[in-house]
Amino acid sequence: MTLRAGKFYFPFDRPLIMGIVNVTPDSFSDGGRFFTSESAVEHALKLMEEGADILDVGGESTRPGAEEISVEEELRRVLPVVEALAVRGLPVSIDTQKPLVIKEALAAEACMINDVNALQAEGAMELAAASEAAICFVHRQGTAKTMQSAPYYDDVVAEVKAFLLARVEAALLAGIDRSRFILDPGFGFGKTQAHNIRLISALPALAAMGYPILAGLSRKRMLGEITGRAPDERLAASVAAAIIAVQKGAAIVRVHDVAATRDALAVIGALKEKI
Ligand code: HH2
Repeated sequence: MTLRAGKFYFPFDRPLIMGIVNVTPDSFSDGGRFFTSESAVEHALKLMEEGADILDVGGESTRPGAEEISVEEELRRVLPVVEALAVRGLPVSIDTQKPLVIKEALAAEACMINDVNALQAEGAMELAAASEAAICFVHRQGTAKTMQSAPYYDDVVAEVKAFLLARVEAALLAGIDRSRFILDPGFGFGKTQAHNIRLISALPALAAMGYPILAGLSRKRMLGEITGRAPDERLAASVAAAIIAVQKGAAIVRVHDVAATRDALAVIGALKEKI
């Protein structure tokens, strides 16, 4: 399996690390730390040095209860960062739900669209189809404002799978090649602790759908519930979660702490055939 992402090809001979670049004042774990374009670019370059394969640039927090921002404000935050990184030839993913942000980021040579709304906004699928970017389809129940109020599923795994398959079908109908798809169960996006755990245990079944699976567990609340620690104290918990996700079949992990995750995955990669 090889992922096509614009001019980049990722063969999946090892798990990929997506480094998180939040150009936001209010992200749940690092809000405000990289809010200027300069600090965001500097942080992104550091993540590349630490071993990131893809840089995921986002300008709007998706944490439960977050306020939506205008498209102008989101563009003001992310576009200079996407431009500065892409011009250096780096693989940049745009983390957005807004078609206009997708459009401008693609024009600035972002090679991946990471959409927690799974290209359901009007015009989003067409924009993706007109590009060669990879697409990460994320499952979410509700919106950022409502999703954690009372998540409910009859069968969380079956419902997440059905949703992701429907998005794949829609993308295929739009003429997008399957080599550009990534699927993500959306940990914490309208899910209780039990739902998240159920989805981790179902990662092999999700991977069996035949597309690379992205797992975003880094510093998330479910790790806080287990460890009792604040978001910026969840490094060890996040590395443990990334390892479990990879061992269960995730092909990409989306993380804040690239260096530690890279080392942990390198040890697993070096030892797994030998022990
Ligand atoms: N999680 C977050 C944001 N984007 N994208 C994908 N594909 N999968 C995820 O699990 C995911 C995501 C939330 O994390 P973070 O960016 O750290 O926080 P915030 O949304 O508060 O900026």
